[in-house]
Amino acid sequence: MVDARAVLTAYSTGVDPRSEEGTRPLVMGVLNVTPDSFSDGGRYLHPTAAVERGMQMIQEGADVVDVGGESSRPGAAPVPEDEELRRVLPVIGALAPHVRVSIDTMKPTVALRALEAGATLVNDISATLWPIAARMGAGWVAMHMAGTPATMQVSPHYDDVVAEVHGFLLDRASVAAEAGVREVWLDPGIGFGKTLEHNLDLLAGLTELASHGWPVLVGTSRKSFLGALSPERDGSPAPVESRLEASLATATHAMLAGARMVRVHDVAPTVHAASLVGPRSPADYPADGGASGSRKDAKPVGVDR
Ligand code: HH2
Repeated sequence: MVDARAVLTAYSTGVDPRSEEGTRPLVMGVLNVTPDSFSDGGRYLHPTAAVERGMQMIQEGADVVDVGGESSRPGAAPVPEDEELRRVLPVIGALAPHVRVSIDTMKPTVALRALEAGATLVNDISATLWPIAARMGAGWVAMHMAGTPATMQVSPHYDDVVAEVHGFLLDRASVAAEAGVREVWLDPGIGFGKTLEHNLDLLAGLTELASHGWPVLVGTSRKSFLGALSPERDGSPAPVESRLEASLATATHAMLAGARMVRVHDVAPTVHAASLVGPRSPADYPADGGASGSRKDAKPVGVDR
């Protein structure tokens, strides 16, 4: 098997990621240094706990550790810049010598300072920070979000969610590449201003997104649409701690559909799944992107991340 880290090194030295193929899909481990993230909030707020968790994820095979200091769960309150910096910088400084680190932020100054502290990838849920990635020679993830975390789940509406999200991402990728960003990832933003049906349509459309040649990142891990998809015996949605199987199933679907990286809380089992998926490239899959799997007829069960 090709060493995934070698590919990442190639990325950060400027190799066009669109030409990359032949490794297992990459696994990005989620590390939220926050009191209020929807899944791991409060567990890694202390820098020592966060660094320990990061090192554990490295041992479990994470290719990237995604450090965030502000929750983006629906309705989350914004965090002041100095507080976000205080949370993430020591953790990034400690982990960056050992693994590729991404910074999950919407704030330009936080992105900049994180890159100076050793991060090499900006995980940008606002899809606006490409000028900083260009200036610093870093990679950039463009994620689609409808609105802001405060409002995004109020009443999301699209005429054609797949066309609109893909169109937005491809447009941003071109602008960023034009501005000099040499590593651009596209992420449909599962749960960010999307109903359950929107999320399923976007997952069904992943092969189409990957077919454009930009590497695709997908994050479904533990999100609440999975709770609705895998209800408890009494019909209530599975709680966050009971979403491992659905997280693995959707991550595996994403990898088989051509996603080159998945963003997850449960690193070890996802690395295992990625190894089973093995080397893939979007060219291995039919051009219709599994369109027959469209969920246009699916019954919406609520507005939810
Ligand atoms: N999802 C979350 C945060 N950042 N970044 C990308 N690129 N893609 C995602 O799907 C994504 C993301 C939300 O998950 P989490 O970080 O676990 O929760 P919270 O926002 O509550 O901190």
